[in-house]
Amino acid sequence: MDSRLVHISKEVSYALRHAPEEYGLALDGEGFVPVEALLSALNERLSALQPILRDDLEEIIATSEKRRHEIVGGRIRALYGHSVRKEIERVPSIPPDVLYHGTTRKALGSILQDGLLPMGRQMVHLSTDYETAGQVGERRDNRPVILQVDAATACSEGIEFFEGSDRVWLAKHIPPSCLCVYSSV
Ligand code: HQG
Repeated sequence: MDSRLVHISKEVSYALRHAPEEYGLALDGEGFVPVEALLSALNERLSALQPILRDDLEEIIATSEKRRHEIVGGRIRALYGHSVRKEIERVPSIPPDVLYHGTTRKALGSILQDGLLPMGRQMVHLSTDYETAGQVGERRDNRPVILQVDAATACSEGIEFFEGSDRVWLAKHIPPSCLCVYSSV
């Protein structure tokens, strides 16, 4: 994906996850906004770039290494990552038995004590595979810690899980009893 599309993708994530009001947008219950409204807001804000079209958004979704956004009919939303105050409506579903979470060496102590908490976002973000969790952790620590999450047990204890994307699952909290260190350097 070229640098123009990477830039647009980051702006779309920021608008739809964190600050729709800065763009004059309001998320509906499931986090959608009209594609046309997003395009107008982006084009107003990023006027230095060539006009952003629906085709650009579709290309970002089709070619990103992670599925971050989706377009359904005339609406677009971020699939995960939200920090907006209003909780995105989601339907719980059964996760894979095992999930992973990449984090920093610094956070490990409090995570093993309090469990995984959403911190600045609405949900804790979990990865379906070890490699993805490693990439998530590497955003903040060049030698990240990978936790294995016993999602089957968490689920049986009543914790709800939500499918974010093909590689991301979400939950409100993962207790320490369902976590173990899978690898750390
Ligand atoms: C940590 C990106 C102390 C947690 C990524 C993480 C992901 C605790 C940080 C998605 C804690 C929160 C989300 C506790 C959790 N004590 N620290 N009890 N519980 N933490 O960014 O999972 O590329 O909100 O380990 O790839 O890093 O933008 O979450 O280090 O999929 O699409 O608190 O965002 O996606 O950080 O990342 P974040 P995350 P995109």
